[in-house]
This record gives sequence, C-alpha cells and structure tokens, in this order.
Amino acid sequence: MQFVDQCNIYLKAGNGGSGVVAWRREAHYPEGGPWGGDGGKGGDIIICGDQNLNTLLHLRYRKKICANNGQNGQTKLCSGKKGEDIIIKVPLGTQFFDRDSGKLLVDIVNNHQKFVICKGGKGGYGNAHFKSSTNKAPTLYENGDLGEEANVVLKLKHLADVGLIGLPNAGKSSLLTALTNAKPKIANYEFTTLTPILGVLENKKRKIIIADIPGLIKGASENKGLGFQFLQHIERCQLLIHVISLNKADHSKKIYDDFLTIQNELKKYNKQLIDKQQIIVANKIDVDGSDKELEILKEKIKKQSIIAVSAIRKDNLTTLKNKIIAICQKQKKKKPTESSTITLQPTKKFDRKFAFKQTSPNEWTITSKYLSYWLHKIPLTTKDNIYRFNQKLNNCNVDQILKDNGAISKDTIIIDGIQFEVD
Ligand SMILES: Nc1nc2c(ncn2[C@@H]2O[C@H](COP(=O)(O)OP(=O)(O)OP(=O)(O)O)[C@@H](O)[C@H]2O)c(=O)[nH]1
Ligand SMILES: [Mg+2]
Repeated sequence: MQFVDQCNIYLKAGNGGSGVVAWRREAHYPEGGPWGGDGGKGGDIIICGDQNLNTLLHLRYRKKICANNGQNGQTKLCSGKKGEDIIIKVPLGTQFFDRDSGKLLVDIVNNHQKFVICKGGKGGYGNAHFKSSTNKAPTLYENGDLGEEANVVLKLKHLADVGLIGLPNAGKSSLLTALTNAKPKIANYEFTTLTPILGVLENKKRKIIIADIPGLIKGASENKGLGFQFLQHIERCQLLIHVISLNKADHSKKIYDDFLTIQNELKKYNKQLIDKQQIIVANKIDVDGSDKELEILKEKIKKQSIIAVSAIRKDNLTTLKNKIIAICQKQKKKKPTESSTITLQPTKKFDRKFAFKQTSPNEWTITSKYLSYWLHKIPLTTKDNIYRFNQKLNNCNVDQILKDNGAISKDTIIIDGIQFEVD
C-alpha cells in the first residue's frame, strides 16, 4: 500500500443562497404583501478523525474540495435548501496548517474529533424578512455570504506511544509482530519496511500504540536511506525503543559504533528526539556468539539498562512488555490541542473605517472591508436595496470624510469597480 503523509488542498465552503423578492398573490388577499423566502446556508467543510485510516493517500489527488452552495430562497416564504456539508476523514495525528502563514489550524488526535475548518456562508434574507410598519412592501433582499476558503497543508504525524528505531534488519518489524497484533513484512534484507506501520499492544488499562518505521542508516539526517523522512511519525512518541541486532553479520562495524550512529542521527533530526525516554533492546539473543556481543555492549553502555530478547524465539518479551506498559501508564492521555478557526468572513463585524485615494481630479477610490461586504450582500437592483446600501455608506460617513479631504458634490466614488456619487 502506498503511504502519503503530506498533501496540499484548497478548501472552499459553500456560499449562502440569495433571498428573493416575491409577493403573495392569492384570491382574498388583495394586498398579500412580501412572500420571498431566505437563501439556504452553504455547506461547511468539516474534518473528522478516523482511527481506521493510516495514511493521507485518499486525499493525494484531491487538489480542491468544495462544498455545495445553499439554494436561493423561494416564493411562498420557502427557504432555500442548505448546501450539503463535506466531511473529510483523516487519520489520527493529522495536522492542518494554513499554507500562507504556516499557522497550525487544528490537530486531529481523537477518533470522531470534528472540526469545521471552513464555514459555509449564511443565506441572504428574502423580502418577507424586511417587512415593517414603515415598509409593508419592501423590495429588499440579500445575496448569501460567501463560504470561507483556505489553502491548507495536511501533515500526518502519527500518535503512537512508542516508536521502534534502529538499523535496517535489526528486527524492528519482528518485534512489532511479537508484541502486537500487527503483521508487517519481515525479511532478511535491508529496508523491508518502507512505510510506518502501527501495532497495538493490548493491556488491561489502555491500548499502547507502537510504530515501526523504516530502518535508519548513517547519513539518514542528510536524507540517506528511508527512515529519515519517517522520523516525523515518532516525534510525538513518549518512548523510543532502540532495537540493536546482536548478530555480528548484521553490522559492518562494531555494534556499539552502530548504536552511536543511530543516536547521532536522531539528535541531528531533532534534539527533542534524543531527549525522549528510550529502552535499548538487544535482539537476536538466540544467535551464536550473541552472548559475547551483549557483554561488550553492556560494558560500553553503562548508563542505560539493556533488555536482551529474541523476537523470533520470544525470549524475554514479557520483561520488555512490562517495562513498556509501566512507562506508558505514567503518561497522560493525549488531549486535542487548542484549535482555531480560519475566520475569513466575519459577518458584519468589519471596522467602518475605510481607506481612500484620489485617483483622478474628481474621482475617489475607496477600500473598505465593511463596504465590500455589504456591496456583495446587497444587490443594487431594487430601489430599496440601493437605499439600504446608501445607509451603509452613511454609516461610514463617506461623503463627509471625502469632502473634508477636498471632494465636492457630484465627484465619483469607486468601490470595488462600482461607481457612486458624492452627495
Ligand atoms: N535469529 C534471529 N533472527 C531474527 C530475530 N528477529 C528478527 N530476525 C530476522 O532478522 C531479519 C530482519 O528482520 P526485520 O524484522 O524485517 O528487521 P527490520 O529491523 O524491521 O528491518 P527493516 O524493515 O529493513 O528496517 C529477518 O530475517 C528476521 O527473521 C531474532 O530474534 N533472531
Ligand atoms: Mg522492518
């Protein structure tokens, strides 16, 4: 199976549907009044943690994911249908970053954890909404809000509790098989494991997830071999198990020197990795001459205790299991980190201050989020709507501010390419 742990996607939530202008025309209701319904809300884009997924492969070719727009309102006070939400399932440990700012938007760590990453636009009101004692037949209506959009980078960093590291052929996958329910490929050649594989060590109190990653070699931190690109998957482990083969045939130099090589590569990747708690496992104790190699290793590595095992013969695995469980039980369960929304379209909360520039002798160009928002929202197609937008201009005191800066009556104002006149 292919393994993908990073991808870029453009996300766009649905736009809200527009409200409509409609009139009640029925027998016995000579002045039926406004009857136009509101637009439906645009679909949200929601991400959801799924413990059955292990890769981002299903998203690799999805360059763009868009939710449906809300339907426009209808006559007889009928609201438009809501645009359907889109749920994107991701493996646990997937982080979403904003591509432009690099900011972490959300970290999905729990099964079924949901997060609305792009909110669908609210539907616009139809004319029935605007009926009042002073305006019994309004031709007021609104467009829906735009759905939020975002360019995101997804990075999968597995949430295993324990990471298995070591040279190729050390017996990492054999150990994973012996300790957990996983069935990784095992073979007597280097780089048998090509992608991270997770296994679960069942235990009364909690499940312990163990990650097996491709073997590391000298120069891994300069991208030699395979393991380095996968080290991100053990970044969040609390415990690392460094597996060393006691079979001399697996080493081109002294076993202790190979041990140092791996420790060095870890340090070069990220200093935090080397500070993690480690168990050193000397594997293949069943091989002839392994006793002697173990003695030498113990002599050299005095500071840390070494657990000697045979993954194949299952020697001493209970001791190892108990030690793993003892360490992991001290750890707290991971909680979702604080997540933030990308609020690209905070409705109506825009600052009323605006920027302006005199673009020719009698022409002023205005930039304002508040006015742009309302210009999108209020189609200038009915008298009432034009009047309503004028009120928005007055809210910003546009005429007065421009006049204070030299504008005169009948000068042109341009907002988003649309022309207005100074009063
Ligand atoms: N004699 C003996 N051989 C073992 C033991 N554990 C693993 N092996 C053998 O060592 C070889 C490599 O084992 P793997 O488990 O594939 O090693 P790995 O560390 O996952 O290797 P890569 O995936 O290439 O990094 C296989 O032929 C295993 O059968 C053991 O305890 N004793
Ligand atoms: Mg392997």
